[in-house]
Amino acid sequence: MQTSIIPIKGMTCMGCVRSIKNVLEQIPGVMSTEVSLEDAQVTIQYDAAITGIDQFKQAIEEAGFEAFI
Ligand code: 9UX
Repeated sequence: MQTSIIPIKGMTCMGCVRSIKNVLEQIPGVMSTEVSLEDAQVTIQYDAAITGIDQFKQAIEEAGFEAFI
């Protein structure tokens, strides 16, 4: 298991937080996420053999936010 922290731009309310959490937790290999509105970032725990930050970035951007990796 691996943990990555990805800064995110564009979150303005708890609805945004929920959206990001939902899209990330649908990705196979993602075990848990913690999205912080205050810190503008997400912490993701995942199986690095199955998924990774490129996929996380894509999912975050498809949801309408900007991910900095
Ligand atoms: Mo809140 Mo975020 O009403 O896109 S869900 S701003």
